[in-house]
Amino acid sequence: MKLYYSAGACSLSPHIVAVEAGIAVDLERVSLTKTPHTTGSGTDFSAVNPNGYVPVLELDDGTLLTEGPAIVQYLADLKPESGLAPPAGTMARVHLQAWLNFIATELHKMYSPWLFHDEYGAQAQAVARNKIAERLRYVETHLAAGGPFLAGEAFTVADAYLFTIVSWSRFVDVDLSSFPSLRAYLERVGRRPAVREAMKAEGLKVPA
Ligand SMILES: N[C@@H](CCC(=O)N[C@@H](CS)C(=O)NCC(=O)O)C(=O)O
Repeated sequence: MKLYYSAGACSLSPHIVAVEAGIAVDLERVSLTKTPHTTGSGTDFSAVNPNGYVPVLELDDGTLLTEGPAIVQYLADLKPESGLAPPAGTMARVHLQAWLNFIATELHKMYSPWLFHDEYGAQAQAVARNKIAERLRYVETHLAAGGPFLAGEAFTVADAYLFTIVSWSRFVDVDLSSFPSLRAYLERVGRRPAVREAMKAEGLKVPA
C-alpha cells in the first residue's frame, strides 16, 4: 500500500491511522507548491488524483482511494481489533462518521484553503476565523464534558483527523487560548507514539 502525502497536510491523518493500526504503508511525497503537482518520483500527480489533492491511498492491486474520511475508515476496518473505528452499522460508527464529516466540512475546509492564502483577503479570512472559533467552541464543550477523546475513552480515526487539522492553528493565527480542554487534548494526542512516529516520518517537528 502506498500513501501519497504532503508533509503536515491533511494526509497526516491517514498516516497516523496506518501507524496506530500497525499497517505498513510506503510513503510518496507530493509537492503541492508546484503546478502541476508532482510526486517524489517525478510523475504528474493529476494522473493519480485528477482533483490534485492528497491524501490518496494506492492499494496493492492498484485501486486508488481518495478522500481522507473514507481512507481512514478503510484502514481502521482492515484492523478492527485496533478499535480505531467501531464496527460498521453500529450507532457508534454513525457518531464517528458524524465527527469525520464535521471535521471535514466545518473545520478542514475553513482552515484550508482560506487561511493559507492571504491573497483571498482579510475579510474572507476574518469570516473563516470566526466560523472556526464557533466550531472549536463546540469541540471544547464536548471534550470538557467527556473525553479524553472525541468518542470517549477510545482513540479513533476522528482524533487523528482533528489533531491534524487543529494543529495548523499555530501557522495561521487561530487563537486556541480560550479552549483549554482542546489544548490539553492536542497535547494528549501529540504524545501518542504513533502520532510522533508519523510526524517524524514526514519531517515535522514533534511536540516536546
Ligand atoms: N476532500 C479532500 C480534500 C483534501 C485536501 O484539501 N488536501 C489538500 C491538503 S490538506 C491538498 O492536497 N491541496 C492541494 C490542492 O488542492 O491543490 C479530502 O478530504 O481528502
